[in-house]
Amino acid sequence: MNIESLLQELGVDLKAHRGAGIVARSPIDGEVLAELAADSKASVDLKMARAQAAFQAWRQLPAPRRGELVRLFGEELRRHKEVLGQLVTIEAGKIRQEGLGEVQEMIDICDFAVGLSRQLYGLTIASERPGHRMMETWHPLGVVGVISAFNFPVAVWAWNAALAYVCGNSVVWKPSEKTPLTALATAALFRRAVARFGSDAPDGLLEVALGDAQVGEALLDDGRLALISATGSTRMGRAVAARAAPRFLRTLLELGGNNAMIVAPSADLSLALRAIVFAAVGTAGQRCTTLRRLFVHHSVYAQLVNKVVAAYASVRVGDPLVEGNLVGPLIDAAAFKGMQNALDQARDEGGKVHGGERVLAQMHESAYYLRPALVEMPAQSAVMCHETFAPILYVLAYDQLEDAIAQQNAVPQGLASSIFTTDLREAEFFVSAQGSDCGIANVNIGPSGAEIGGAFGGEKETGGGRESGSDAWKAYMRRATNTINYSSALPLAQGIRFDF
Ligand code: UN1
Repeated sequence: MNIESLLQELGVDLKAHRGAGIVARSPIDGEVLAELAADSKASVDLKMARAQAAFQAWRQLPAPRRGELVRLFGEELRRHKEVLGQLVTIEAGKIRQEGLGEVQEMIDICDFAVGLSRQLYGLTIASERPGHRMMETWHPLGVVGVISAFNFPVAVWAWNAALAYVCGNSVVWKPSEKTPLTALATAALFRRAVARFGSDAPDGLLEVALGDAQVGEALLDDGRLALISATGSTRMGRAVAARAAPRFLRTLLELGGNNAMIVAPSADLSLALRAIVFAAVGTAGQRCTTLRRLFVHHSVYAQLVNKVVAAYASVRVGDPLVEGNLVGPLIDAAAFKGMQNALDQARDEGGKVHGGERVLAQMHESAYYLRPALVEMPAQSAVMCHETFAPILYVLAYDQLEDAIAQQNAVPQGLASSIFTTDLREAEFFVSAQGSDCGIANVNIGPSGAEIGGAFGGEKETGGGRESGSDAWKAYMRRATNTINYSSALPLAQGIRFDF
C-alpha cells in the first residue's frame, strides 16, 4: 500500500500539510515519504490560543463524560490498529509486531484512562479543629504540551494525552521531526472520535505543532502552557528543564536510560536468553528501556554469552515490514555513525566486539541495517556510561551480587533494570532499598516492554517523571487542599490565640 492511500485510510489529508521545513523519510529505504510545512512562532501562538480556549470549556465537563471521548478514541484505534501500526513501521522502522504493539499500548492506556475518569479521588483528612473538615480536590491543570520521540512516535504521546483528557486538559503535541506522519494520523483518528462525541467537545483539544527544537521553545515560552511532558535524550531534557525553570513551569521528563540486567548463578538461562535478545535488539536497540549492560555471574558467563553470540549471529535483520525479520533499520545515518563511534571507543577501552557490522548496504544505500553488537568488556569503562541509541549490548562478568548491583547503579541514568535469579534472597535484595536505584526493577523478565498499568519513568538523569499507570495522573491535575469550618467558632490551628 502506498503512503498516500495509507494516510487517506487514517483520515489524513496530506495536501493540507504539504510545505517546507519537515522531510518525513522512511528508515526502511531512506526514501522521502512527504515534505510537510513546519510550524512558525506565529502558528504555535494560534494553536496555543485554541488549546487554551478548549481547556476552559473542557474542564467544565464531568470527568466521566470526558472519559467517553477517550473511549471513542480507543475505538478508533482498535478499528485502525493494522493501518496505524503499519504506518509506525514505515515511519519509525520498527518491525510489524512492534508497530502493532505500539498501537495496542495506545488502546491499553485509553482503557485505563476511561476507568480513571471515574476515579480521580482526593482524600478527606482529619482536622485538628472541632467542627472542621479537610479535603483535597483535584482540578484540571491547563494546556499540556507533549514533546515525543521518534522511537515510540505515538504510544508515549497517548500515555500523556489519554490521562490529560480525562483530567480535563487540552494538549499541544510536538512530535519528533523524524515521525510527523504518525502524529498527523493519530490526530486524524482523534478528530473522528471528537466528531462522534458530540458538540460539547470544543475545537482545539488536540493541536499538533510540527518542527524542530524552535517549535519546542515556542511552546515552552508560552505562558499559557501549564505542563511540559518531554520524552527524549538527556540533552534535550536539560534544555527543556532550564527553559521551564524561570517561570516554574511544571515538567514531566522521561529521558535517557542505560538499562542493565544481572544474570545470577541460579538463573533460568533459557528464559534469560530470550529476555536478553528481545530487550537488547528489539526496536533495533532504540527503546529508552533497551538492555544496554549485562552483568553475568562468572560461573555461567561462558555458557550464556556463547548462546547470546549465536542468537545475535542468526537473528534476522531486514525490512521490518517482512514477517520474520526481527531487527529493522536504525532511524538514520546519524544513529549509524553514533553506533560506529561507540564501538570504536569500546574497542579502544578493551572491548571484544561481536557483530555490529552494516548489512544490506548494496540494497539500501540510504538505509542503515546492522547486525546487533555484543561487546565483552573487561570493566565498566566510559563508553558504558553513555546511552548510545543503537543495538549495542556490553557484557561483563561479576563475582559478588553486591558488586554487580553497585556497577549497575554507577551510571548517570536510572530508568530500567532487571535480575534473573531463582534465589528468593537475591531477588528481594535487588528490589529492596539497597538494590536497584532505577524507576523500573524487574525479576525474571527483561528491562523493556513495560505494561501501561505501572508508573513508567526513572531516576537521576532519566528525569524523575512518571507517566502512564498507577497515580501518574496526578501530574496532569492541580491539587487544592480545602479546610471547611462548619462550626460557629474560629479556632486557629497549632492552638494559636489571636484575640482582639
Ligand atoms: C520508550 O522507549 O520511550 O517499556 C518507551 C517499554 C515500552 C515503552 C518504551 N512499553 O519498552
